[in-house]
Amino acid sequence: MEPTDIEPRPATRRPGPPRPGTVVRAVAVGLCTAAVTLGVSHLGAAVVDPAADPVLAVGAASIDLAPQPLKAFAIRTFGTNDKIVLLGGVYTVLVLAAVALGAAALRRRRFGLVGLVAFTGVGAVAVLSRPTATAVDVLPVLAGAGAGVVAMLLVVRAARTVTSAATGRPRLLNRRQFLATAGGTAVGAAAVTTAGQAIARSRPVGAESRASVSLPPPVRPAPPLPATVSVGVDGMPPFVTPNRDFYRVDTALIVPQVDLTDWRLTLDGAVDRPRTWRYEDLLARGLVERDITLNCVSNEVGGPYIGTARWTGIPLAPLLREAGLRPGQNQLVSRSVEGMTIGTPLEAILDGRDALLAVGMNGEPLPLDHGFPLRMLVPGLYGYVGACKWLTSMTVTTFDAFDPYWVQRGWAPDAPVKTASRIDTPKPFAQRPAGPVMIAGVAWAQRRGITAVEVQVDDGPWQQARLADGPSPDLWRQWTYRWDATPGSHTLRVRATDATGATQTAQRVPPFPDGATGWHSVTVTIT
Ligand SMILES: Nc1nc2c(c(=O)[nH]1)N[C@H]1C(S)=C(S)[C@@H](COP(=O)(O)O)O[C@H]1N2
Ligand SMILES: [Mo]
Repeated sequence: MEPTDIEPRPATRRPGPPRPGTVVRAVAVGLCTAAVTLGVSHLGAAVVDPAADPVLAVGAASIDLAPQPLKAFAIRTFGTNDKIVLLGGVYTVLVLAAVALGAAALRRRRFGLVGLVAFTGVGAVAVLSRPTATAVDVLPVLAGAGAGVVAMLLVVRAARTVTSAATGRPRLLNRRQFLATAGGTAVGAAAVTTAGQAIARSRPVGAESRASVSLPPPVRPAPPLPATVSVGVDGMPPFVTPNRDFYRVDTALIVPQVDLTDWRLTLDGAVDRPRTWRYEDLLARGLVERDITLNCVSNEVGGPYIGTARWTGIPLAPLLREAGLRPGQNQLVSRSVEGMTIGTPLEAILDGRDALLAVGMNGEPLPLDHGFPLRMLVPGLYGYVGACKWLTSMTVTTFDAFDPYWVQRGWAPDAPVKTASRIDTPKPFAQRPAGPVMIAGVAWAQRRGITAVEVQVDDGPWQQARLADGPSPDLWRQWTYRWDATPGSHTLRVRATDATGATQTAQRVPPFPDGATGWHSVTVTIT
């Protein structure tokens, strides 16, 4: 007798030509459908409104809906690349959903149609959930859905199978037709996507508008910064941060593109005389120039989200006073062109500090990333309560009447900058030879100013650092401490004291909800 359990029968070996894998067909149907749907949506959005792109809208909606710990994690882990990582995640989910859609469509066309409605429905809801969305913004997704149906039906039809007489297994009815249809659909999707990108790129409205601007010289220039603001130690950031190195933190997946010819700034709410300005009207009021350090509430102890620039702008307090502020108001709500809302305590704007509507940054019109054509800047407040970019309207109201974007997500309504300090050099885990080592860094307490910085090595006494010049309390201050380093592993700590006499607390708290506290420390190895 033949040992059948050793030599399997031919029928169980599945011989013959390779199977027209169900997975391959599902991938082809799904990806072709999704690519056509998204390509056409993208092209439509390029024509109608870049914010109507469903992929970007889903990304933007995820940012708005993301729970605070996840957002904090993303900013901490990916920093300025957080948006790229987010879009990568959106695309990954998209591909998986598309393959599931393909599998459903192969089973029954009807299932595929239902899947496609769900797929584009998510996009449509996301598009309409954008704060600046209008009804026409849904048209690109609808056009995409229509094109997607056609693509899906074509590829499903081309993927028909028959049962092979030779093997008894299904095989493609027409392999060539399948490849041609799937390939053709993919090429079509690529073509519309490219066309959309070309249209978007041929309309650099923001960049063109910005290039057309020439800012008048400030009527009240800032005095030049003395060289003595810098400690001149290797590894220190420049005192004034170049625009290209200035940190960027915002929720905008695409940088808002403002065409100056239709941009307006309005002031309304509880004022006697609401007003609307064009860009030229504002410039005509005369620009002042101020050196101001701006930082983000999301900055961790020792983190990078801080920078200093020489800003030019229009003083904000007189504009509000001229409009006739009604009594009992305490909040100014800024709105940006892409729908961000930022609430600033009126008191902070009116108390005499240099609250600005900034149009210039380090001698240039405001870069697109930093809010072209105009942003608010309120020294002493974290950016999320005082520095609305791409500003287009300001409303005088109360804190009771309106919760702006970040406050809706649990951040503090008022957020004065906390006194803080950072060791910039040596870097963590640096190795240095024994002998003198220059420890240096920055400290900041905008509005109050820094009066002392101390450094501690391991558990030794706190030692006074040398402060570089600090021409304004609204600026960060550089410091150095010359350390006679001995071999071994050492932990360096820094703490600052502000002009109220308050010294930074050792207590470590995370940025949420009103800014991190704690001492920055760096561990180094001396050889
Ligand atoms: N329109 C808009 N303005 C915004 C934000 C935003 O997300 N959208 N983020 C704010 C935050 S949290 C900070 S810290 C500053 C950062 O300004 P920068 O990107 O120019 O450094 O902008 C503020 N203004
Ligand atoms: Mo921020």
